[in-house]
Formats: sequence, structure tokens, C-alpha cells
Amino acid sequence: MDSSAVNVNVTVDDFDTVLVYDDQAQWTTPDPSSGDFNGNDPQYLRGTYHLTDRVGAAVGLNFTGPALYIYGHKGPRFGSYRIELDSATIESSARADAASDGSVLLYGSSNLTYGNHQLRLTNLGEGFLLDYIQYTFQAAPAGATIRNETYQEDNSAFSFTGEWGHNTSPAFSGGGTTYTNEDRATATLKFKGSAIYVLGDIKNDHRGYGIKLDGDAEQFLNGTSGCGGDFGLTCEQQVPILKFLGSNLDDSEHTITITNYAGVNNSFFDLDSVVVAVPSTYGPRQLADSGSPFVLPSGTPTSGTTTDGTPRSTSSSGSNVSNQNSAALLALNPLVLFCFLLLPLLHRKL
Ligand SMILES: [Ca+2]
Repeated sequence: MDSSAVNVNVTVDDFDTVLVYDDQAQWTTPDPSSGDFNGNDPQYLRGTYHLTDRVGAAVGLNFTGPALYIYGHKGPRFGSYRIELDSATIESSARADAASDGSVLLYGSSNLTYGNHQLRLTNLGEGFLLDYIQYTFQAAPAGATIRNETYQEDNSAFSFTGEWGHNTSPAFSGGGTTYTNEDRATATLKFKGSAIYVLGDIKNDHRGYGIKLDGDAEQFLNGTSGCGGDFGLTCEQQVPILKFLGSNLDDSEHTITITNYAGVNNSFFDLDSVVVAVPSTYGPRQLADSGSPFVLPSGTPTSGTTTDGTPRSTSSSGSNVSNQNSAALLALNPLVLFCFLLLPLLHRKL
């Protein structure tokens, strides 16, 4: 990891659809659309979590970057779990005599290779609670600055195929979102930047969607939310969730195409906004070959778990960049981004 580069911490909440659950029905979650939901519950980021007592319940995340941190709860009701990171397997336990006060670091590593990584997290014991995951990527080389360009869903830079409607809510970025339930309806954006975030809401009547970035193979993801069970108008998280993140892009023009796979349910896809990180200087990394995910095999934590619960590495990667870049870091975090985008709305009400 180049600590002098502009490193960005990404927070992936348990509702973000970059996380792929084998079977959402094996997990229980709060319902963000219910009247008694508390999105500011200090026990959980954004008030949400995924909890399972099913042995074998699993969730995966593909990411590119040199650091990974997994946060959840510890306590007497929780048990062992397995982390598969590329070719490495680590088993650990979230069991503790006393229940943790809020989420704690279950696993952390900042010595991953700079490459594409596949994380798979599996419950092996009595219970497992996932709150959120963080990872780091390099958005620009040392000395560069970054500005963020936000494309709201009604920006003319988007081209659409199929029929798309429009919804409004103060929870949406910019106050609006566009949606489709047409099979293979697409939204396409051409852009220049080193990283791109696709943001939108999640609901039980969402299902499969594909993201194609330049010539890469299309990635298939699932926009179904966790708590409602059956297909229906339930369990909606309107606060923008992360539906895709592409990084390590060069200075050429890039094309991203989002496709809704509506299937037999005529399922929906919602596009709220796209954020592009535009650096003053580009420096895409040469990605490491697959193999061991760790830079230093001899230092690999085979027992794996960082037990002190201190988000030491996540904050240190922030402190390694200049204040200016820290601002870019913050602005790139979808959660903080959401607050920025909400501010004008709040001002308008005053
Ligand atoms: Ca929007």
C-alpha cells in the first residue's frame, strides 16, 4: 500500500448491494421502511445489520485494494465464522463473555496485495452479525488532488433505453431517483475519472442487475433487500446504498452501462446518482496477480483476527494523506456524501 497516495476508505453497509448474499432469507435485518426504524441507532451503522443463526449462511464481496476491515457484534450469542479471502482461509469467532457495545472490528488486514480480491464470509456457529465492511483503494498518486462529480439521475449525460420513471424523497441524493422495471432497460454514462460509484435504493421488489464497465465482463448483482421475505413493496432503504464501485481507472473516457434484469417478477432497479472521482493526476496501479492475497506471506495472520477492536488501520490510512486529500476521502464516502447532498435540502427548509 502506498501510504503517500490518495487513499480512499470505502464503507460498505450491510444493505449495500455490492455485498452478495447467497440467500437473503437466511438472515434477519431491521426494516428501514418501518415506522419504528431508527437509522441513527448507535449500535449499528445506519441502523441496519444482517444477523444469521444458520450454519453456512454466507455473503461475498469483490473489491480492489490493499486493506479490508469487517465490523460486527461480539457476545455470548455469537460463534465461529470463516473468512475466505482469495486462496486464504481464516477461521475466527465472535463469541465473547460480554456483548459488545455496538460494532467492533472482527477482522482487519492492511497488508493485502493491490489487486482484485474475493471475500467470502460464512457463519459456522450459533450466530453471526455483520454490520459493515470497509476497504481502501488508491484514487490517485501522491501529490494529486481529487474533485468529485455527482451525476444526478436526470443529468443529460445519462442515456437510457427502455422506460424509466421518477420518484422523489428527501432521503434520495438530490431529492430524486429514477427507476425501471423493464427487462434489460439500460442506463449508460460516459465519464472520465479514476473511480465511479453507483448509488441507489434497495427494496424487496428489486432483483438482478448487471454493470458493465468498459471492456470488462459484466458483473451481476442483486438489489433485493433482506427483511421482507417475499417479493413486495417492503423493506426499502432509501438512503443511497452502494450498488457498484469501479476504481483504478486511467485517464481515457470510460463507459458504464447498468442493465435491469426484470425476470418473471418484473423487478425494479433504482438509480439515484453516480459519483465520479476526478483526480488532477492519474496513476492506475498495476494489479497484483491472483494467488495469496497477502503481501507478506510470513506475516500473514493465519489466526487472522485483530482483536483489539481498534479501527487503527482505517484511520491511519486517512491520516497518511494530507488534509486536502482527507477532505476528498470524506467526500467520497457515500455516507458522508449523503450528508453533503442532504444539506442543501435542509437549508431549503429553513
Ligand atoms: Ca438523485
